[in-house]
Order: sequence, then C-alpha cells, then structure tokens
Amino acid sequence: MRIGIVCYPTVGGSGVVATEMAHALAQRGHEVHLLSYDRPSRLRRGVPGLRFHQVAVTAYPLFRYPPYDLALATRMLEVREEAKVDLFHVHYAIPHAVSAFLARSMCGGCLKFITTLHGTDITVVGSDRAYMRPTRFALEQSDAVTAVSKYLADETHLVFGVRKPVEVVPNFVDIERFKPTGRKPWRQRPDQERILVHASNFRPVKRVADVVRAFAAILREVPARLLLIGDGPDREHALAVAADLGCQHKVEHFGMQDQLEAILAQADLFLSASETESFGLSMLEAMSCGVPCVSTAVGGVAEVLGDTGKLVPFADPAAMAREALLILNDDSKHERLSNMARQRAVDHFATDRIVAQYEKIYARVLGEP
Ligand code: GMT
Repeated sequence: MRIGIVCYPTVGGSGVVATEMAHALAQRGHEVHLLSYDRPSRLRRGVPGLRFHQVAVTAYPLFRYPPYDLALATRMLEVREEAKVDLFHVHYAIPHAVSAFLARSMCGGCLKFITTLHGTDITVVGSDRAYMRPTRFALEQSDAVTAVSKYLADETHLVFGVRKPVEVVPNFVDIERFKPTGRKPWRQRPDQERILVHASNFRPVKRVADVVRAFAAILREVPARLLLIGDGPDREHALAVAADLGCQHKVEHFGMQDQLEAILAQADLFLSASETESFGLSMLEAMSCGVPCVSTAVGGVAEVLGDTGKLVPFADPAAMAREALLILNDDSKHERLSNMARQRAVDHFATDRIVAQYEKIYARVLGEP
C-alpha cells in the first residue's frame, strides 16, 4: 500500500509511535510518506520506502496564529497527487483529522483517512470548548478511528458522544532494540545502589516533581539514584524540588536521548506520576528492557502494566515510595516483576503484532480482502 502518515515531530509519544510505524510499514514493503512540520526526532535517514514531506507554514504579519491546518491539508493533497497515496493515517486528532477532512473535501472525496487518538487530543485539548466540535466532526468523518487503550476509547464515547466505533489498537515497542542487556543485580554493585528512572516530556501533566518527592523518600531507606530523561516546561521545577529535598546530588538529568534503550536497560525501576496517561509509551519501553514500573493509577496505564508493576493513587508520592521500596528491598520480587514485564511486552506489544492490526484496518478501509 501507499500510506501517508501525519504526526507531530516532537518527542511526545504520538510522534514516536507514528514514526516507528512509518519505519515498520516501510520495512514490511509498503511505500510510506510521513508529513509533519519538522523532521520527527526518531525518524531515521535512508530507510528504503520511506519519505519525509515537510509542511511549510507561511508567516504573514496579519497572522498571529499561522493556519497550520490549512497548510497541512494542502500538503496532504499534493502528496496524494504526487505519490498516489491510498490512504492517510493521522496521529493525534487535533488538527490532523480536521486537515484530512478538508483535504478530502477539496478533492471531492478522493482520499480516505484513519484517525488514531493518543490521549490529550481527547482528554485535555479535545475537551476544550474551542476544539470539541470540530474534533468530534472530524472523528465522525474518519473512515476509521482507533484509540491506543480501551480507557481512551471509552473516554471518546463518553466525552465526545461519538457514535462511531472506536477500535482499540495499543501502542507497540521494538523488542529487539528495547531489551534487557545483562544489568548487574544491585547486590553485586559496589554500594548496592538502586537505579530509578523517569522519562517524559516534562509537561505539567507528568508531575515530575512527584517522582522526585517519591525518590527522596526512597533515598532515605536505600542507596539510590534517579535518572531523569527528556525535557520540557517542568524540568526546572523538578530539579528545584530535588534541591529543596536535599537529594539533588543523586538526581541526574539526561535531557533528550537518542539511545534511550541504553539508559533504560541499566535501570531497576521506572517511576511515573502522571495525572492522566492514556497509555504510557515510555513505561512500555521500560518494560521491554525488563524494568518494572510503579505508576499512578490513571487512564490506560493498568492495561499496559497488567500485573507486572504497581499502581498507586494520584498525587501520593509517599505511596509511590512505599510500593517502590517493597520491590527495591526484595531481590526475588524485583527479578520476578522484571521478567514478567519483559514477557508482557514481548507477548502483547511487539511491533509486528500491532502493525499487522493496522494493516487489517487499512485493507478494510480500502475495501481490499
Ligand atoms: O502527552 C501528550 O500531550 C500527548 C501525547 C503525545 O503526543 O505524546 O501523549 C499521549 O500519547 C502517547 C502515545 O500514544 C501515550 O503513550 C501517552 O500516554 C499520551 N499522553 C497522555 O495521555 C497524557
């Protein structure tokens, strides 16, 4: 098939999933065209069958907010005409699904599109009055709508009153790239230091400061170090909380990382304190490296973790520290959860298994057997 993929280029999960999908689809023999306003951070160069098309937005003094959605709709039509794209798969509804609908209307219905919902496009931004009606309309117009968890599919029906079926297709992970790589048990380390990790875009919704608070409590009980990966608006705040709690010397901030898997594979436990999380892709990547997770019990996280990790109430870093310590003080429990986490990633979320589900949806939408 010739498939157009539209996504945000930022480090957020939706862009990562869309880019990894583009790689996987190209590897499976499809011709893939990726559209975004910048090169996505995970997009590899020189992948046969995969082309990137930048969406340029014209600035004009009159425009306080340059209309990206119009530029995207035009680019989708151009790519369709040049490359004879069969269908577009848009990741994150706002404004991508609206642009797809506009592109389709401009060419008299020549194009089909599938919308994948990732989370905040429904739970935060999409529920905003300014965006709800066009988002609902574009979902109704999509040839298929998928959500990355059952939680998100249910929210979409509840919040938007969308009548259309929303199919659940979970996110996936490259189990060959994200894999355990012979991490030494902490008993064999010089001071038995436990390595904790958190990776995110440091947006307020991720509550990174709560991760730091939980870590400070853990550090009072066992030797430990916290690796913070990623970057975003709350970085300074999180590091300031570490300084206030006197644990800054044990907190390392790594910023954006290309080799995320190398750091994850060294960690013993992943902490996530999000206020909402439709899926939690970075936790899946950690699990695939054999790292169990302790997370707030929000959104679709339970669907990802299954019984391989622990869930704690939102905004309760003390509870997070308690659960983490139950694992970090018990070698055999840690080893069991670590093995289970890896196995769950392999059994349920491996790339080929999930990408094949999308291929089935593409074929159905195109009316192919
Ligand atoms: O976090 C966001 O603001 C949006 C979005 C993104 O682009 O990163 O994240 C969502 O999509 C990811 C990929 O499907 C999910 O793993 C994240 O759980 C989800 N974020 C939220 O629901 C907060």
